[in-house]
Amino acid sequence: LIASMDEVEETYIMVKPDGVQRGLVGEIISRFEKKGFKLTGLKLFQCPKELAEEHYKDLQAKPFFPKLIQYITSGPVVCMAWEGVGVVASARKLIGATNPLQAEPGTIRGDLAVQTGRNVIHGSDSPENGKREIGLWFKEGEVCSWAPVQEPWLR
Ligand code: FUP
Repeated sequence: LIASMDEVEETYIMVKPDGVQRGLVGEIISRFEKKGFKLTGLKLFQCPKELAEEHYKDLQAKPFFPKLIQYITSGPVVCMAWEGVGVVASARKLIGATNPLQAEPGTIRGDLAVQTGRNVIHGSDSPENGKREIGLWFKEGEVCSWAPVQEPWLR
């Protein structure tokens, strides 16, 4: 087994402005819940330009960078933190390839998107970036790890 297969990790997942405006937030959250991961942070947020630039700083030199920043800041995003065993790599599988036309059917991008520049969702690419991005997008106290309690919620 590789390390990520038995370690509890955290990842930063974000529904991008197109996903919010197309009404895909519930569908996307549902896929992560049904898979069995734990939601530990959630908010709707209008991202300032500086934060978008910091988040995507590794892509600063790319020709598409200005358009990417414009896209991410064009409307509110839904910021999420998810926790679970192997959640970083598994979330990337659930999300699918960067280019939605190359993303497999059954993945979020494969099922719900067409263009790379409008690919509805972001997911951290490593456990290190998961921590880094959760730290960037959430304030202290906005993320909470939790354990289920033995309560008869329904009866
Ligand atoms: P991903 O990890 O799948 O989100 O992909 P990258 O980190 O490589 O790219 C981040 C975002 O940049 C993509 F989601 C969309 C945008 N992008 C482009 O607009 N054009 C490209 O050629 C590559 C990425």
